[in-house]
Amino acid sequence: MTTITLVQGDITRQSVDAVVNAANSSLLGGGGVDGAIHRRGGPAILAECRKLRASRYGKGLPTGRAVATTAGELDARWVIHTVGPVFSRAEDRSALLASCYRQSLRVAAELGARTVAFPAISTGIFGWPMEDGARIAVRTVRESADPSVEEVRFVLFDKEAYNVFAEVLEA
Ligand code: AR6
Repeated sequence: MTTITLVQGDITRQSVDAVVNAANSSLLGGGGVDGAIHRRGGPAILAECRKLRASRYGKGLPTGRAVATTAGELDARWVIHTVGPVFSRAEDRSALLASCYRQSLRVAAELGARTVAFPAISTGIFGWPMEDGARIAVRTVRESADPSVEEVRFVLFDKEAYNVFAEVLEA
């Protein structure tokens, strides 16, 4: 059984088996969650990302996919990097956002992670409306989490995002 929990705070401060990173295809860092994870996790994470770029993901990690590295100095065993879609009003990219959660959970289960922290993927720099992002996140985790994953923790940066997730979770 997977329990979904909500926390308001900084995802880099969580003690969990796996922390999910809202990365970009380059896997070489950026702002938001990605910047925070690399800053606090230290250079070991970027070193593994560079190796992935030199091997399996020469062209970068495709949108909707997920791959794990060490968590460096974070209080976690792994960082699972996933690439959310950039929000578009012209095109429905919801399936790609759902895929981020599904694929990250698949990687987590393969690794044996029992606790997984997610940010609200794509809802920052990539512009996805929070309420829709929250609905997709909660629905996909409910549908696809392997029972070996005991806790999926959504870590929301501010009170507003926390409240949106809380409403979606109760609905
Ligand atoms: N802990 C938890 N949540 C956070 C944190 C944090 N430390 N920092 C930001 N958020 P974003 P995206 C929230 O922009 O939209 C990067 O440059 C934030 O308020 O991190 O998927 C990557 O390299 C928002 O609700 O990710 C990509 O280029 C949510 O986390 C691009 O940004 C996601 O915001 C990815 O954009």
